[in-house]
Amino acid sequence: MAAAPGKNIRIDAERLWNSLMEMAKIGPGVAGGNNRQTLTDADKEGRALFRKWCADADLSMGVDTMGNMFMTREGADPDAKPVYVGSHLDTQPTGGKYDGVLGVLGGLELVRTLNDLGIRTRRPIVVTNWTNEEGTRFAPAMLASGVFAGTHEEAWAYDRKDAEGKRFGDELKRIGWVGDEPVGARKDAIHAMFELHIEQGPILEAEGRDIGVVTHGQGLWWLEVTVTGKDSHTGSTPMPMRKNAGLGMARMTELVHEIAMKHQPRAVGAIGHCDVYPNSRNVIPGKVVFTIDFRSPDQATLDAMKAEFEEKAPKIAEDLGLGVEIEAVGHFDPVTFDETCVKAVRGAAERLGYSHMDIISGAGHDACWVNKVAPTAMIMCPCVDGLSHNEAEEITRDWAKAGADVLLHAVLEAAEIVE
Ligand code: HGY
Ligand code: MN
Ligand code: MN
Repeated sequence: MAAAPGKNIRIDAERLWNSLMEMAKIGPGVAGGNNRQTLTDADKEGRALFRKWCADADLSMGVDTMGNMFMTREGADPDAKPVYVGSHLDTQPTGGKYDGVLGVLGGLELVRTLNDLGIRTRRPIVVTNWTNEEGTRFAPAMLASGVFAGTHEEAWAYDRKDAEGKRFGDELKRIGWVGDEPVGARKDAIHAMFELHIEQGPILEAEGRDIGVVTHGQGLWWLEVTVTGKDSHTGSTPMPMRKNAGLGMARMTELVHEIAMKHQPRAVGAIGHCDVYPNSRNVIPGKVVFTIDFRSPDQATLDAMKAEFEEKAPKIAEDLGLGVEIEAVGHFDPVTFDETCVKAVRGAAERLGYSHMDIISGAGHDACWVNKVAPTAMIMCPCVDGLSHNEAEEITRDWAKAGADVLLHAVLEAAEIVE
């Protein structure tokens, strides 16, 4: 029986690792990770390096009006819908070297390997860098892939502001990455998309598996809460007279935790962002703005958590003489990935002899939005102690290799080798 075409090819693990380490030099953090936030000069530098590497690999570049980068390797059949791979190069302010980057550079390594071996595929292959996946500088997360998939309007995205009041659209223009392609113009011409990503959780490492076959993704609500009280002196204002927005936030933080704990084991809730005004040691906060991050793989649970907070938070505020406003600034429903693509991932892991297990993604990814417009699946590799969104994020070379090998073979199945 003829071996499956390309059965024995593998990526060049050393080259992939060196590329990861090279990219990690751009926008370094202070503790070994990265701070390459979207639309900063560091992001601009990272994009330029990725563009150079893609030019060296004979890929042609397309950029859309959200700055999404599409790097194409021609196929034997130029009219065939391409197979997309990729992820994001932007990082958290205290991010790791692999979150997103492994998916982009794993896609580039796939192309480099096919170039080395002179392998042609019937379908073109497109390696993508999605703008602002993290949503940390400009909320929400997966902003540009969300506009691409038709979830968000571009004008709304352009008006998103960072903590200094800078607009997304102005910053994209400032770094020179407003492309000429209308965003979303490609969305009806995608045969399949595969995103390689680190798990960002502890399951694969704990189970001793090299590969996560991602069947589903958690849904998410980001609720931005503004609690208003009255600035006053921390020393001379009697306790009964205080309108302490900070106390309101503290009680609402406890409520978020209680709500998530009520829906275990498949729900999470936390507050990762908070701004205290005037943020002075001897002033009772007159205003606090914070963002709640609720997630669950189950739609009813996700919506119940949001509803319970919206019902109980006003009572907390009222008891303390405070005002409260709640605005949803980020949302996507739980995701079920495409069965054929998931099968291609599982089959590739099996053929290659990598241990694997089905898994639900705890984190959100660009693939969650692309899944709305094209058959999509994800491949995950473990990360050490399940740690991510932390500069100490770490993976092994073997995990990076396994993930990129499975990406290569899943994509070859979809893109079809031309003998
Ligand atoms: O928030 C997320 O899940 C992703 O890491 N941006
Ligand atoms: Mn990511
Ligand atoms: Mn991330």
